[in-house]
Amino acid sequence: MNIMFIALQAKKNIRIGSDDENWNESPVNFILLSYYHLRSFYKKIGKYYDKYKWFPCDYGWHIKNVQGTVDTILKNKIDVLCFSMYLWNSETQLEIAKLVKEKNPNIKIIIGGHIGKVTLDNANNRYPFIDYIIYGEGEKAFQMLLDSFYEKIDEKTIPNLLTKNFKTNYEFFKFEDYPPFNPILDLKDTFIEDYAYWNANKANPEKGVVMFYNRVRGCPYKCTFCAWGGGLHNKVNVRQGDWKEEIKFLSNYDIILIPVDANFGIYEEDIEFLKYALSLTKNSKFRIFIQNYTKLQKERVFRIWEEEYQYGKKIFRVSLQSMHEQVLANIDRPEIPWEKHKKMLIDFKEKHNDICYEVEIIHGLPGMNIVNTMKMLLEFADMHIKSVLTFTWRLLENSPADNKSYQEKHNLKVYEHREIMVTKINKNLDDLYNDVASDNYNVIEITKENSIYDSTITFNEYLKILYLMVMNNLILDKYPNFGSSKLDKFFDFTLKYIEKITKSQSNDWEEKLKQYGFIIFGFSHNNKTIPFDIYCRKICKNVYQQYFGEPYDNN
Ligand code: B12
Ligand code: SF4
Repeated sequence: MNIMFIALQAKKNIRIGSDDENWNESPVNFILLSYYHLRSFYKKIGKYYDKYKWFPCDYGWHIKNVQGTVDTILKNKIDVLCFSMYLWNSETQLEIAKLVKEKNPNIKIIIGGHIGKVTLDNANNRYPFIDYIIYGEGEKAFQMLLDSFYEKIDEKTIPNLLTKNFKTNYEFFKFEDYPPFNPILDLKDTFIEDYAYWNANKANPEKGVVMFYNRVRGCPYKCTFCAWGGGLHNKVNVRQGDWKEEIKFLSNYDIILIPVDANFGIYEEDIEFLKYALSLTKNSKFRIFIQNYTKLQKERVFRIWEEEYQYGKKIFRVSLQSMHEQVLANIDRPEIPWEKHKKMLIDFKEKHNDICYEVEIIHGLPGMNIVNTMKMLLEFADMHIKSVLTFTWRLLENSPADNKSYQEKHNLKVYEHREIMVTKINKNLDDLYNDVASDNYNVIEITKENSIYDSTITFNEYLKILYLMVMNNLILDKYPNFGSSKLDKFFDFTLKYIEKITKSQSNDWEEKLKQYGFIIFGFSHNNKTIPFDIYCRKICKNVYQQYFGEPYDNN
């Protein structure tokens, strides 16, 4: 049988204010891991590995329309089609699955990955074209399912499975119950072939191939906005394979390796892992880049940073989400007291003058308002924080916040909205609303999202916070040492300037929500619709020009 995976990458950064008019629509060359993990596990444990012809996984680097992918699947006579579902690709992938099934009713379609409970509850009615849904960790169910296509077994013995007729119970996958396996090392030949293809077909030729890497799976915490582990468990599980050999092998290739463990540094072995990876210097184009650090073991985080600094890293990511204790308590975020954390950040900066920080913040968290956001940004302004990466709070299915009583307790409101994933769409916004309402749109260009926010603030205030965040980053970009007292004055000016704009935008959002049940994050400009981000940056640059008397983009 012919088998193929589809795991489309996120097309656009959804950080607020991160994109200018000319951002590249295919910014990165991401390799997601699910295909390598599942295939290597099947190779080790499955009975019929050689009976399957494995086609390369499609990561969606060049996908511009759904039909192109459908045609490739049909042309290759795929018998078993597997989709890795994530928030950013579900709609597109479901569309592909539907069209493929219409043309080839005999194809077996399996979806796995980050499938929330709404999808599971509605699966049989809404997605009759899907044969098997595997939720949670996929290894065991995937192996049993592939075996079952060659040898009859009772499907009801397969864990984590939903079909049109039944659902089986969830079973936590433990690495130690199986022989060790190495996703890349066990598929060396496949990797070498794939690598040649990736390099010849980059989505963005100016950037390297980014490969995610997972050794420690899961997270022991339960921040209410997060659905790590599919929202099914808070267990941590360490892969048993030979990571040293694997990293050594990978270091021969021009790959940027990004560990996707939730809390890098939670184990002492993580430092060993990093030191070893950094010691592999033969190929200078092999790099390792860590972003998710352990939350509570800060001493270990700074030891890791020290290693990374020696290796050349200059920008360090702080996943803070909020500086305020009450907000952190509201979201169950494990964190050390801010004053202590701040001191450690300042000390590290004093030791290494050439470094800077970027801080991750989620907008809309319970307890966040204009006053404490400004307080936080002013505090950051004196701390060499290069940028504040702001994300609007997406409601993740199965996350602790996806629960009515939690939402009521914190006055949270959910609203549906659409993100525009391209630099512009050649239609004005009113026409686009009608198209989306009648399901007549390109799912690659416009994605459907659910956001959630603390509704003790109004939409007007919600928007003001977004503008302040974007403004803050524009200033920091230009004047890294602007300082809090100048910034304070500038924020006052900004709030006055944007008053009318946010008022009219928030009225429009309220109206559109009533009329259509969703908001499009976009603005009409010369009969075209541009993403909210781009518009927001334009407005902020106007504010800058008014305040400083010169255009922002001058030098
Ligand atoms: C890499 C990654 C990214 C990359 C995206 C890369 C890309 N290709 O575009 C980046 C950093 C850009 C990113 C961004 C975001 N991400 Co992200 N990301 C991840 C991460 C860290 C790793 C995924 C991975 O490779 N895991 C390792 C593999 C082995 O595990 P896995 O993917 O879960 O696969 C297993 C099972 O799911 C299952 N499975 C998977 N596919 C299949 C297929 C079949 C057929 C079967 C049977 C089984 C199966 O079996 C596998 C083995 O057990 C996960 C967290 C995590 N550690 O999983 C979050 C995660 C997927 N991201 C998440 C979120 C929320 C985001 C953001 C929205 C965050 C934000 N606010 O900006 C953005 C979205 C970007 C956008 N434009 O929309 C959520 C997703 C929830 C969801 N419902 O999809 C996760 C789970 C993290 C979390 N906080 O809960 N992300
Ligand atoms: S946000 Fe990070 S620390 Fe919190 S539950 Fe998710 S993975 Fe764990």
